[in-house]
Amino acid sequence: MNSDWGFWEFILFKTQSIMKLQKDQIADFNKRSINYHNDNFDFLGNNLRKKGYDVDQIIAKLTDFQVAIPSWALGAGGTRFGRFSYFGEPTSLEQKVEDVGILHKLTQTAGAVSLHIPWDIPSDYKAIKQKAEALNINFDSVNSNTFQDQKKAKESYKYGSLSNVSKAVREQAIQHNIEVIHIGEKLGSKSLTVWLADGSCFPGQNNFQTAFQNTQDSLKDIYKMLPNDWRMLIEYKPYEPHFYSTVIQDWGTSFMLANACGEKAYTLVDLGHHLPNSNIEQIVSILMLKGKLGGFHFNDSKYGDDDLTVGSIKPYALFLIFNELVYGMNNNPKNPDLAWMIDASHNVKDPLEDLIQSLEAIQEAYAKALLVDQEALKGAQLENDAVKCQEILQGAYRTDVRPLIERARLSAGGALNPIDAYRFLDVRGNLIKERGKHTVATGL
Ligand code: PSV
Ligand code: MN
Repeated sequence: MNSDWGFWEFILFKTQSIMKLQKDQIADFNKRSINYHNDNFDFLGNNLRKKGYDVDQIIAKLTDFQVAIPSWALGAGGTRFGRFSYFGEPTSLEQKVEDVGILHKLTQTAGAVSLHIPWDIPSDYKAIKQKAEALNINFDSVNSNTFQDQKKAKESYKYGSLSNVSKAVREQAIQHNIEVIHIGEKLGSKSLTVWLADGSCFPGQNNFQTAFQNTQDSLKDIYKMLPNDWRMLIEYKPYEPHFYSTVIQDWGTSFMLANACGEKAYTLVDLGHHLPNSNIEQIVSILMLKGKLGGFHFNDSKYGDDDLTVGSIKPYALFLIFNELVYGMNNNPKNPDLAWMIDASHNVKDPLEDLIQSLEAIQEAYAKALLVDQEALKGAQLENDAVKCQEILQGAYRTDVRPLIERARLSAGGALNPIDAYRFLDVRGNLIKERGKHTVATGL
């Protein structure tokens, strides 16, 4: 307990309703560690300024950087074997938006939600928009789902959707994507994300060329219905759920399809959708050079998984990716602003705590990438000085940038330490009280 607080103040503070998590509750909690933060920030800020960095500009960039939360990551998930509820999970779209609101209040970096249709079809558009607006949450990219059969659907996606050999199945999947666009339009979304599970489990099962051609034709049909100010984001994945071939298996395939559709279609990179040891930073870099990187899904993985907390396994790789993203944002004006999203959810952690950790890791990698001296790096590259290049990159990587992130959050009204605040305010306990224990959210 904060030693400056009286006992009754402390009790009153703890028992205020968490759903109405107020700015002043967070501000009061911040008082506990503000002196510690100020000391650390002053030390780092002064050092950086001496080296010529514009600290205020870095903080402004961190404050602006917003990452969408996928509606399906708010419950425990991430495995096809069994799901163990974390209790108090959101069971409606309203509750999912409320959870994102909690994340945003604490971190000030989660200002958007990404919906998955049909899991998240609003029953009352006006009401959900009002709720989101009150919580400062935007509706990010809408995701279609043609990897599961829907209730009362005429056709089955067992053997694929947009690539299926049956025209009737392809047509149903196309119509679904168009319906998702219409739903997104009503919410103010500006992009459609297409991830296909289509593929084959056995050699010879599919004709690769037919599957690709069908997919391309189907995507073009969807693209025709895309509003002018929208984008279509095409995701790739090398395997799973199919284990022999995936129709959109890699960035090259996605890039070809995006080019075939037109200028509003882009490739989406999901960090976990690469074979082990792929050089993701190089993929990101070249896609930005070509102006075709449209979206980004953050997660981490050790083997072939795609659901672990961002930065929990390979934080240096994440930093190198951000280094290319920052370079691209500065040097490739043809590439549009990216749709950033976390795409991870697992069984072991409280999903909201997991997302807070992911948001922190993203901010950390971004802040470190902002410290890379691009001019000096260019000079060292021109001199083929590999040692100097490494010193520059690792010098930035080794800087403890947490005081900068804290300052960015603090100036936006967030928590200095969101995990501590979340636990201190007993957010999960209050959600369980409100929603009950045995609730299960839709998700993967
Ligand atoms: C499946 O791998 C996946 O995680 C993709 O990354 C999609 O973005 C997500 O599901 C939602 O469909
Ligand atoms: Mn994804």
